[in-house]
Amino acid sequence: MDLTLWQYQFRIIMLGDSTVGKSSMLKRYTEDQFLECINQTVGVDFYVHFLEVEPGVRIKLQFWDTAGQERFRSVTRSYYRNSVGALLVFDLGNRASFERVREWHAEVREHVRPHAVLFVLVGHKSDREADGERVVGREEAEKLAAQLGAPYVEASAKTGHDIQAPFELLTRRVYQGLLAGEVQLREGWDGVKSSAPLSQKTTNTTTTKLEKSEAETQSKSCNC
Ligand SMILES: Nc1nc2c(ncn2[C@@H]2O[C@H](COP(=O)(O)OP(=O)(O)O)[C@@H](O)[C@H]2O)c(=O)[nH]1
Ligand SMILES: [Mg+2]
Repeated sequence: MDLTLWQYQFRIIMLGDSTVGKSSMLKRYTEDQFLECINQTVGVDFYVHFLEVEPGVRIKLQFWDTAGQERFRSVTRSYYRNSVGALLVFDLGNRASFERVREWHAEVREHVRPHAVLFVLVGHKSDREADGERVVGREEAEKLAAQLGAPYVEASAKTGHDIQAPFELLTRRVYQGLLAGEVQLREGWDGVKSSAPLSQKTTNTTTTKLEKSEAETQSKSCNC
């Protein structure tokens, strides 16, 4: 099987205050590695991972990570607007990072209007609980997530505990949105791309609508 084959590409961004562990989450998920002293400014800010959301449907996940810009609140508009999903991360041992979640959420929504980005809220560094360093409770985090209309998960890049959950949850949400027509392929937008063969015929109206957009997208751009 050709591992580079994929039906859809989703572009996903990492959001949240500096040092909450965004880069570490990506490194653990895509390379199964954890570095105590991960370099904050130099390094890859682009990761790729493949996920099969249902038999025969392979998604290419393209992750974008800030290289420290979040520290200066200088994340650019295009970083937000070309994404279909976002992992909104805070540190369970850092209350200020939790209190900033609403601002991150509002900032993204403002930049991508009139379109929407799908979110998953992540309470990160769950391993800190064992050291008595947890300062944000599960209940209050779940309450905030519900207010933002996002699922909530806790994970740790350090131990690897539940690290796949937020990524997979978000991918499935986007895929469901695509099937339901809530997420649509748009010309000049990199949030979702498709590589499905144009000859594929179906009687399902949602898929037919997607195929039409795919035909438009494919005639203008290359997906490789
Ligand atoms: N205890 C603990 N520390 C972590 C975890 N993930 C990252 N860190 C540490 O938190 C610091 C910041 O991580 P980094 O990934 O650079 O955060 P970013 O600025 O959000 O990208 C580093 O010292 C990491 O080693 C985790 O799951 N648990
Ligand atoms: Mg980082």
